[in-house]
Amino acid sequence: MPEAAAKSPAVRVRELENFVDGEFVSGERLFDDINPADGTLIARVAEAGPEVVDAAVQAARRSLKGEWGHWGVRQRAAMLYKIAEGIEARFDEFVQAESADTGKPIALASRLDVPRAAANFRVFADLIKTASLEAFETETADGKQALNYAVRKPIGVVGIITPWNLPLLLTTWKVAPALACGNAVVVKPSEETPASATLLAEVMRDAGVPKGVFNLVHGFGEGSAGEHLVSHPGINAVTFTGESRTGAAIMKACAPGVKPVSFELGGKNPAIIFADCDREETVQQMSDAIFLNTGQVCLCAERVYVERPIYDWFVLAMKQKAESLNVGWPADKATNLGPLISATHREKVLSYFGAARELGATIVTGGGVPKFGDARDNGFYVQPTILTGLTEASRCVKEEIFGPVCHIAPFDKEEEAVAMANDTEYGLAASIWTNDLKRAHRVARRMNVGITWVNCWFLRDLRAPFGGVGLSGIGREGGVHSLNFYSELNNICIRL
Ligand code: NAD
Ligand code: 6OH
Repeated sequence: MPEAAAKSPAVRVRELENFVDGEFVSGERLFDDINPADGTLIARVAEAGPEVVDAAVQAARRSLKGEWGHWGVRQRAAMLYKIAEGIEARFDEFVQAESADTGKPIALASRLDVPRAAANFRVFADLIKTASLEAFETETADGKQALNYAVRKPIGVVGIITPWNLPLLLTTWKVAPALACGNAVVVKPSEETPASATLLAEVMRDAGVPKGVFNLVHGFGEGSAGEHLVSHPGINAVTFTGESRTGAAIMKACAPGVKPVSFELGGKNPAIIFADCDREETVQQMSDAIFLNTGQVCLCAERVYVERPIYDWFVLAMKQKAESLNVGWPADKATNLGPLISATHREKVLSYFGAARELGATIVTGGGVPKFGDARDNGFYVQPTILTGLTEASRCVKEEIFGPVCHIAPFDKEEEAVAMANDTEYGLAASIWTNDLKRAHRVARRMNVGITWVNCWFLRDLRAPFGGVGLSGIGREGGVHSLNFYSELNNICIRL
């Protein structure tokens, strides 16, 4: 990444540029990339205007007709392995970039985000090499035979729009299968977290990915690079992870061209905890399910339903657990929770704490902003928070908050827990905590979601279907589901 002079010649900050047709290029204007731990400036980012986005899409289109379009599966898979190695070779830079942009603990970025990015490339390299195709022997009316078989072709240029919570993990989750299937991509990372995608562009260049196959455009959504990209007639499909409302806007932009979309959207995920669960283990894992990444994971449990005999015990245990978490500097190895992503997002989260108070909730713990007495007071921290006593209809129980907070409510009957868990317009992930295998299976099947975890949370197998129902998404990614979205099947019928 080139160095560029900022406003004052005495202070130099990095400039993060767009990556188009194998070259880093500047943009229309610069915007600030802020470190949420202390509000300091990390870099200035070149916003891609319509011309840069158009150049990226055109470069991607050309690449499909060039060398890349002739690469076979083995060659593409080998390149994906090389990209994974390129990420690992710069592991610490990726960790630093991701932590500075998001405020997430270095320990978390090292254990989750960066290893998953490399894994995404390896898994889809392996999958594309071993993917099978459908074939049918068909009897014809005159007693002869025909053979039907489907072949996979790239869908073309894929627009990839990603959010700020797991920036590299979620971007590579889409780039890897798109490239495995032979497409070219134009990536628009979140304006809040542009750094790791810029490093990824360097890895692509250095690995020898042909020019134009991977393009990166920086900027915002509406009226900026995001909207320019999804409304560009030269893209063939859009894959998006982010808020449900943004998904609706993107769908609208894709409608005139009838472009396929794959959406991984928001959640208001339930956890159902039965009295027969492994109690200590459940508290331990629920702490991650509620607070990991400062609660900014789409899969986080914001609604926790606990069987009445252990309700009081559980609330107290979760309170003690929440109060034992270290909220601190991301670089400190002992830190469990960093800040929220931005001042704006903190306002939103705090507004839900305020609403909970007004509605008469009990704030079991947290509910405010920690005071540090140092530069972190300029950052966007909130306390890990547990609420009880709200009705199921209240805003805090219905709307996605996306912070380190949950509401805990008791239940008496399995039926009641299932009904409360499913009473939402979202449907991403549920978790069930019990040692009764039959009940686990019975309840899991009744969850109106795309992903149900039993006695675990965010345990991933990248071959498994991943996505949500209702406001939580359209389609599934993961394994063959990703291959199916990022390719077109051409069914060939031969009369024998
Ligand atoms: P967001 O929807 O605000 O932004 C996501 C991306 O969309 C950003 O890159 C943004 O610039 C872009 N964008 C915004 N408006 C656009 C438009 N009109 N056209 C094109 N692009 C546009 O989401 P966020 O705040 O970055 O992320 C948090 C949300 O993401 C939460 O709702 C969370 O649940 C969800 N999420 C879901 C999953 C999942 O797998 N289901 C994963 C991570 C995050
Ligand atoms: C949402 O914040 C987390 C999404 C996770 C994935 O998409 C994944 O593949 O693990």
